[in-house]
Amino acid sequence: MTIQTIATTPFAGQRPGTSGLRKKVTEFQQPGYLENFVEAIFLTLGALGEVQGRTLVLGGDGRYFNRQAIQTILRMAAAHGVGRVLVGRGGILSTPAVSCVIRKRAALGGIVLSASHNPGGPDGDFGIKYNIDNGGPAPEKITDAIYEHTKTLSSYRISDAGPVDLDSIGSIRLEGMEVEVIDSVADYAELMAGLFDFDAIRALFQRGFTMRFDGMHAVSGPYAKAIIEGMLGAPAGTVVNAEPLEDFGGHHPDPNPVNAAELIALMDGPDAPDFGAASDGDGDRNMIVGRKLAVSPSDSLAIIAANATVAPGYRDGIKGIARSMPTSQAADRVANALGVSCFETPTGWKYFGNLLDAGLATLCGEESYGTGSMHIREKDGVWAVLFWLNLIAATGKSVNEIVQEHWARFGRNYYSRHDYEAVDAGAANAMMEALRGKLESLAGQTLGDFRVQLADDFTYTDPVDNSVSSRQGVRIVMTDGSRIVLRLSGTGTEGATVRLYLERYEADPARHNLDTQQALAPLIAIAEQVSGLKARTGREQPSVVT
Ligand code: VG1
Ligand code: CO
Repeated sequence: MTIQTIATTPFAGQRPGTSGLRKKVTEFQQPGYLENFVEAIFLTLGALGEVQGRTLVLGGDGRYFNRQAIQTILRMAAAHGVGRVLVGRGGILSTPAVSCVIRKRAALGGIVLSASHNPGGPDGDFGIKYNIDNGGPAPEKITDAIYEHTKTLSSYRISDAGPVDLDSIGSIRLEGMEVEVIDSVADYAELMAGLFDFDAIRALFQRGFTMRFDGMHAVSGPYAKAIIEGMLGAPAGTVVNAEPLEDFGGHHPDPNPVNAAELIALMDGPDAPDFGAASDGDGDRNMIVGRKLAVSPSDSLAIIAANATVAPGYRDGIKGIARSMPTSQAADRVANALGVSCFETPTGWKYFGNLLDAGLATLCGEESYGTGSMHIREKDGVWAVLFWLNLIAATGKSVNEIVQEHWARFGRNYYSRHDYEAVDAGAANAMMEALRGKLESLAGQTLGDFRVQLADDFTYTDPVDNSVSSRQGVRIVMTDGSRIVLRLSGTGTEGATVRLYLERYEADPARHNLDTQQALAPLIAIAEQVSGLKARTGREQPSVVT
């Protein structure tokens, strides 16, 4: 075996987005493309003096190109003097499991291979991101350094060793490096057992409680099967679509009512089980469903926060809540009632890392079906599902009762997101620029039944390291707390995706069961009036409404 230095063309476009680098598989398959990004990771770590002899974690969601990418990364890691790489068996590790293993094994960091909720397969998407030693996504100063290297590097180092067997647990040597193939689920399952009351959940299933967990043929299937059916004794068949497939069975592994239509149909029908749940491609998102009720992710965060102490891992209460800016303010009301802080961060889990590390927040959430806590540094789909199971077991209440009672106590924040996908990037950018130009004049204006209290482009100053992230989304906040938020996606791989977020607060319990889109209709009209979104993008309707 020898180590080679191979010339490569710099790929100037390898700028990581909201969650690392996400591109079409065909782009990743260009000679040197994946290698360029991986080399940039190692150069960045090398410049920090951190690579030699250290341990890295490596795994992905099993999508097409996962195994091939793992073999390449292992050979490059060996060439850079990494001491040991822990790889999930078959190359499988969910994003939360990578975070868990990095922390538990005190690794230097990890490489996660996933394009999350984006479709997979030869014509689908692939992705790669680097997580640091706290188990969370690398902060901007590291992703910026990686990006700078991708623009200038002209060669990469790789071993010419053959492929490693990823399917048998145990250790193998590659050059001077150890490759340890680990059980994909074990460390993660042990962490969950320490946070939740597994005895109470087991007793719940013994009493005949019924559930469906839809793995969407993505990575969470093996975790849900091992924990929910295996450790918690739910009947076989509770977890469906449990086997990760390279193309996710041709589906879009995005747990929302549009893409998990089968689960929603079941929960709306006569044979609905007591509880439904789904997760995404890489296992970090979750959708919680009761009978005829899909719980809004923003509400789920608020409900988990209001009831945190039912779970043993949170028995002493929470220190604070953090939510991304577009996420509804339902959690703020809970934080207020509990007398703890609520932090508002830009979109993307990496912004929660410092707050969690500093012990300022215990729970975090995003409107995009992401919920999590200080137990790791990623959002965590199976964790959220287990939290709800623990809550149901502890209270004996149904999902519907829990949600209705929460609204009765705190009021309801009607909430929806409208996505305009794959629109012309020029038109989308022009729309955002025009909107930014208008913000100053909007303040104080009356729009329909609303008065604008604040209109700005969100800037976040991290309270721990004072780093500043600007241009994180235009928000128009009304005096009654209603909000319109517009931003461009940082994870799409085709053209631009415009996200329009809408929120309206309703205190009156007699008005807690309106149709969401109807409740938000006045704000939808104002958003169009102010942004000209439909005219500028040439779209009559959003591609997806959640
Ligand atoms: C989207 C979501 C964001 C989430 C990100 C990664 O980003 O809106 O809340 O953190 O996906 O989720 P964007 O930039 O497209 O709006 V995952 O499950 O894809 O890692
Ligand atoms: Co995901």
